[in-house]
Amino acid sequence: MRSNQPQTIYLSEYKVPAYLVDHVDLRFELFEDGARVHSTLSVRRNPESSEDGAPLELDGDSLKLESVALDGAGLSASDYEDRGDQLVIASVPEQFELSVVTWIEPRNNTRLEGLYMSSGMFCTQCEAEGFRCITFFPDRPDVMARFRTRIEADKSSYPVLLSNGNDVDRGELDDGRHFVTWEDPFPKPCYLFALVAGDLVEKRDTFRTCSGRDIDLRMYVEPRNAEKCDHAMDSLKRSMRWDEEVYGREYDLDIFMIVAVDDFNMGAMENKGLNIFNSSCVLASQDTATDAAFQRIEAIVAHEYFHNWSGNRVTCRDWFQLSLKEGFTVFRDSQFSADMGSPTVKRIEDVTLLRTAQFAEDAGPMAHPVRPASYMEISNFYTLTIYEKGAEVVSMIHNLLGPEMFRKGSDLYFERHDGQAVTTDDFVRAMEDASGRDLSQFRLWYEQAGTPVLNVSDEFDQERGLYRLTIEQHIPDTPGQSNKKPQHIPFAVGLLGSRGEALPLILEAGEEHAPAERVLELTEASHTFEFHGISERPVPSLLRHFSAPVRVNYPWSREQLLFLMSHDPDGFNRWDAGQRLAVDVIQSLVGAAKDAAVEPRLVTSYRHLICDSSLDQALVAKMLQLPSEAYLIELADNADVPAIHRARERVLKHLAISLRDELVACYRRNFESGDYEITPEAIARRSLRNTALAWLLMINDEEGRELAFRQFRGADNMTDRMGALRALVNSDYGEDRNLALEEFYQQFREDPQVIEQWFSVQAASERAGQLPQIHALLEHPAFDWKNPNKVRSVVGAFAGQNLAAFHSPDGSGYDFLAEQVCRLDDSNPQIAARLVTPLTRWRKFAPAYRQRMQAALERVRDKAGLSRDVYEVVHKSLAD
Ligand code: 0A1
Ligand code: ZN
Repeated sequence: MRSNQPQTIYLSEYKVPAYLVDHVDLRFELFEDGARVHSTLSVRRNPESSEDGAPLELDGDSLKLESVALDGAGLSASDYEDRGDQLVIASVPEQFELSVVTWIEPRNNTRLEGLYMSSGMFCTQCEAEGFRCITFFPDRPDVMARFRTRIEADKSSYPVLLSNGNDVDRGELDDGRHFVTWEDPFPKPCYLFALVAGDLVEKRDTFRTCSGRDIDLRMYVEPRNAEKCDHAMDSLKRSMRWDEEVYGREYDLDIFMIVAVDDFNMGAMENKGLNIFNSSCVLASQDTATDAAFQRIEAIVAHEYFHNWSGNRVTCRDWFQLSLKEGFTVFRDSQFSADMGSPTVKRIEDVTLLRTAQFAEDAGPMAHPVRPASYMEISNFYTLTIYEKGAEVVSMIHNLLGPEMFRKGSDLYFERHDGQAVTTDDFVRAMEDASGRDLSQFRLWYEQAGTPVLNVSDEFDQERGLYRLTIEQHIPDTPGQSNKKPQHIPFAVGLLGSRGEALPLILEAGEEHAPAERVLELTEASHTFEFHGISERPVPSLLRHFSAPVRVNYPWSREQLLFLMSHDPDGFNRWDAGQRLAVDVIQSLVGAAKDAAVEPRLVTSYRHLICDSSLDQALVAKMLQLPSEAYLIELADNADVPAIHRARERVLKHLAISLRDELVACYRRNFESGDYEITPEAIARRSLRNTALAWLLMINDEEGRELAFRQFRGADNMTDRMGALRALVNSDYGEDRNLALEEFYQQFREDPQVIEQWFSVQAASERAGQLPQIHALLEHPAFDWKNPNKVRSVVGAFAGQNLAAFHSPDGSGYDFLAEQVCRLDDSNPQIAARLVTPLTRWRKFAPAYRQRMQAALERVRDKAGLSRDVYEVVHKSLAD
């Protein structure tokens, strides 16, 4: 059993491994009641280790040891020590073969780490430390070995047997069993090992690489999903081409496989040559997946594929370096998605996630640097900070170096470190060496946690024609870190004249051909920049494209924000000005009298957005989305969630009432009967008409209600069907809601991915997701506690999206979550630890809420036999 006595692991204590493994020979005998794993390791002492004569220590977890042999000679129990979480052999030669046989029980593996069963198939998840649940091994990424894997199983139940690399042998065995042997020529850490055995259909395609090699592409899915593979396959081919063109990266094996499994803790996994995906992140058809799902799938397929270079060929030395592969790969998949669709919209989506969720993490009890200095349970560090902030850090390097130098840097990084396990520092050094730039201060982005705050002020000197911008930075304290140093921040700016014209940014008097946008480099606690030749007070456009992951404070007037909304040449900042205006309006109504007026200019500007069809409709679709409750909470101190919820709803309803006719016209204008396409234009049209519908139903509009039902029943795609369902569920008409939910369920009851959406549309809705209804969903026959997607779609959606219900003043939402976390902690601690996150933010809320959240957390803390995963999160969030 794994130890529940959590220990902290420190980066500063990193030591090279005492032993290396050059080759691993695995034989899996798969049976209904368990699996026998025969492993033979070719081990040698690491010449770089100073630990002479160190014992051999192999990690293990939940393994039943059957036998150990060294160089072919069986060892007796006195020759080794089985500590449960480690197999230790006190004395070993310089070089030897170690053979170990273990017995494991995949059917009872509810943690979904190591080898487990999902809908009748065997599959694995080894990152970060799952391989030790399969066999004893030095389970750390700087031990890289060549793997040969033979899988044996019953042929009729498990006709498909897969592992990493190329299949080199296959044949029949007695008793209706068969085997396949796979060999992976590339040395890899064990976290990239994968195995799949099941009764799956195969979808095939091919890809010709830039050097003319033909790669076999294969997807393996359950037979009922055979028609949902095309989008992922097309996304894969686009990713392969893009990585060749943009990064010069060619695929290296002759075969690339993707498998879809229903039970999976995360989104997907980049195992070498054999990516395993959560079904919800790979399967799609027009009838069952929304536009957002199509886009997510394309991005995740790309992400996992891109890991083949950023992660697999060049991997992490230790788990503190996780962002080396994740930050860089998220940056790469964002670039890819931007190239495939609308770059501005993609940027808006990324920044929305970053500002809503990563900033909250950075301000909360689990805040940690992009390269953490310590952890208890590494699974807790697959965070928005590692992924999204890590990607922003790479993006800033890209901004500072420019695309050409950045490409030289990435070429150097891949060439220099191919086949190695390296650090974030090695990545930065490659960028420095290729570009000649000094990034020493920039490295603080990897070391200091917390979101930098930039306070911007300005002065206009009419007489001298000078405009002065002063930017002060400070980085808030985070657990274990205070008095931080100023960071190196690329700060993109522009200045607008009174007619909306972009002014030249002249930093040296007399400078000719000055650009209209500059990336200012902030390195000090305070910086002042002077712009010459300015004849009237300009409106500053700050942090264009969100050039750094920071908070910007500047005393914009509503007038200036309205001006930027319609004039800023940077689409991202146009959107951002609209968000700031809406935030300001909503905040001013929190706790205000019921009849307090809603800013009339907000209505005017939204009317303009809805009616002017010459505007970029994809951007308009984004601009019409009011800031989310989660974002408003993130911006607040002592948040009173019901009050924020009421203020936001008040603004929404006011906009809907004021713009009722325009919304109906917008709906009709954007209604189309042509073929379903997934282009930015078509996505924008669907988004606009579904926003119009949602708003009309918020005010119980009779015509809106008819349109919603017609769309719900007549839709030829899930975006429209779900848009109408969501609008009906959130309306005040209880009967409509029940009717639509029931019709939807009957139509899609056989499809688990759609039923997950059906669960979450209810759990996330104030009107359909009060606690008694949530309890009913948990009792529903389609609900399954063992399936992480189902748990996320009910419990996660309730606590993460149905904020007014979760923060109900009597604390019942908190008690509910605490109870579900305790229940899950025994079966799946990774999921339990993720689910508890909303409670950990207790310091954000008004005192009455805070106390109840704290009490709920304490109940989780006091649960007997708490997992290391939940222990770490709960203890850190209760600490002072
Ligand atoms: N490396 C994967 C994410 C992943 C991480 C951990 C997992 O199990 C604990 C599973 C997947 C990625 O970035 O896609
Ligand atoms: Zn990843």
